[in-house]
Order: sequence, then C-alpha cells, then structure tokens
Amino acid sequence: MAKKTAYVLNGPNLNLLGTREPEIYGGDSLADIEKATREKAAGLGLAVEFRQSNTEGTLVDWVQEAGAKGAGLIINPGGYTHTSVALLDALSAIGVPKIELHLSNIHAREEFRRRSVTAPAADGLIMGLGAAGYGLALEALAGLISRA
Ligand code: CA2
Repeated sequence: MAKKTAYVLNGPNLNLLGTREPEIYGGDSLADIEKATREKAAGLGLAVEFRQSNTEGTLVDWVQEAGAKGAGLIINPGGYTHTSVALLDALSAIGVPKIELHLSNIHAREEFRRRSVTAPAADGLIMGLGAAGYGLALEALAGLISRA
C-alpha cells in the first residue's frame, strides 16, 4: 500500500534559518530540519512533502493541495501567522488533521506575535521547542492521521 503523505509547509523567511538570530530560532538550517523530518517520517511510515515559500498565495495553493492529496499537514506560517486570513480560510477548508508549528514561543515575544490568526484552524499547536518541534509535530500528526 502507498504511504500516506504528510505535508510540512514553511512560510516566509524560514529559508534564512541558520543564518541569523540563532538565539531565537536555533542554529539549524531549513535543510537540516528537512533531513531530520524525513528521517522521522520514515520511522513513522509516512511520506513527506517538505516545502517553503515566501509567497502567501503559493502557501494557500499548497494547503489546498494537502487537503486534496495529503493525509495531514504541519504548517509554520512564519510572519503570515499574524496576518493571513487567506491562510486561515484555506486551512479551515481542508478536512485533514493540521498542526501549527513555531520554532519560538510566540507568546513570549513581541505583542504583535502573540496573536495567531491561523491557529483557530489547527487541531493542535507546537511552539517554543526549536527544530525538535518538527519531529514532535510529525509524531502527533501520525497519531491524528491514524485516528482520522
Ligand atoms: O517561531 C516561529 O517559527 C515563527 O513562525 C518564525 C517567523 C516569525 O515571523 C513568527 O512570528 C514566528 C519568522 C521566521 C524568520 O526566520 C528567520 C531566521 C533567520 C533569519 C531571519 C529570519
């Protein structure tokens, strides 16, 4: 039987991970995180679509694709977390399990980061655990997929 696919979507500026602000986001690059995520997924028997875009519409398209072709979704919407009704609407429209993920604890940061516009569409949130959050989110998603 074909493996179920977990989409792991990353929003704006996450391609810069590892180049600046390691005290906030950790020292791993997005490529390091992708590698660890793929290893974790293999252990869980899941296939992975791991993607990053700086463009809101592309992320909306990928959320819709995850709803049509995927078994579940992990999303770090980056700065769009705090602004994007379009991503909230896309996430609300899909019927697969969804986890919102942040490297940093957004509630411990500037006031404008403390509100997530997209969080109401998520089944659960993981934040503040750095790159390790991706593996933890995948584990949680595998559980949600198996119970879906
Ligand atoms: O903590 C997170 O994962 C965030 O989603 C990361 C976003 C930020 O806008 C959110 O408030 C919280 C930004 C990621 C930008 O990452 C950079 C990393 C290195 C250098 C520059 C940006």
